[in-house]
Amino acid sequence: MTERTPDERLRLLRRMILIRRFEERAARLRAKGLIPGFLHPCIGQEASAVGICDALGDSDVLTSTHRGHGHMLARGADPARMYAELFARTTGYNRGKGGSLHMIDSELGFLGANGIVGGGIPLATGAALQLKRTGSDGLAVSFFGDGASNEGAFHESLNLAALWKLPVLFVCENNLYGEFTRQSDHQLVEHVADRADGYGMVGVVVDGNDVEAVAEAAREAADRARAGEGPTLIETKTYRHRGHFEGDMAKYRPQEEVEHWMGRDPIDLFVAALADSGVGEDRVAEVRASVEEELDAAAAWAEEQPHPDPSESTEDVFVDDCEGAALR
Ligand SMILES: Cc1ncc(C[n+]2csc(CCOP(=O)(O)OP(=O)(O)O)c2C)c(N)n1
Ligand SMILES: [Mg+2]
Repeated sequence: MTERTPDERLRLLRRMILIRRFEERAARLRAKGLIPGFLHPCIGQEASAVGICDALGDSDVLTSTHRGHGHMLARGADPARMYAELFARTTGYNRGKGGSLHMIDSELGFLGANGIVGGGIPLATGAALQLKRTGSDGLAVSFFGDGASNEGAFHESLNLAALWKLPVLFVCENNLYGEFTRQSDHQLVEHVADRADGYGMVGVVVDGNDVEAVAEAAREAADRARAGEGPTLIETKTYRHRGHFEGDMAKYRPQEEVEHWMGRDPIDLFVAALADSGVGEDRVAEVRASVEEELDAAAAWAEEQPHPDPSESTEDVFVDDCEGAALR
């Protein structure tokens, strides 16, 4: 296990709290009418995003999902520009025209959230092929869910990536549900990682609510990928605290199951682990306060940003020019 200093561990904690508080605030602001469109919070799944991204370097790239805020923040994106995008403002990551489902920061190698379930998996595989061909030491990460592991794109991508020994980490965040359908009702395997066997690659199951365990699994997989030993399928077992999207009351989940996972909150678990190793509550309180300060400033800045002018509505977006059909 990688030995981390207290400061390094507090940085991991800060990232998780940043994601949690960013999304709690976004949910409130959406309820107030500031955010148009869907919002799929990853609250409860923060350790998976932060643990995986901890193993990455500057030349690495990532693809994400419809539940992508955590991945993007874990990679180091600017929460102010993310809020601006959610509020549909010109200074947002996509000039206010993409919203939650299409946020992208190519400078960070963050190749985008994706509204198409499983859509990021072949994109990451292609990016890994490019990295390998150009002799880069970078690797590609694809985050996706248990539901996405039933898509054809998942199977085709894993097959090719294994065959060509591409530097990819396929990260399945198994939160036990695809939309409103339990995992046991959409696939017979309990562990998605078992599917790795069918493609001749390493499959790893990890406690997705233990940030340091995820980071360790990611580091081992990254080492293999950088050594030319090909891809790994990492399954992070986790749970979303809220509904599939904001507005879904998630009544389809058994109460005992919800309570079990609420008792395994990744942030609480890590705070307890820090306390056991002598990191005092005062340090954690400082982290919490600094996150609030950052998010206060981020949201206030974003609210003051302008909306795009209606005359620019067809700029920066894909427009099917077929006699203006897409515009009507
Ligand atoms: C190709 C495609 N099929 C269906 C949908 C509708 N849809 C959106 S999210 C989702 C569930 C995805 O489940 P999972 O991959 O487990 O991700 P999670 O939402 O649990 O993070 C579905 C079916 C879609 N967006 N794209
Ligand atoms: Mg799921």
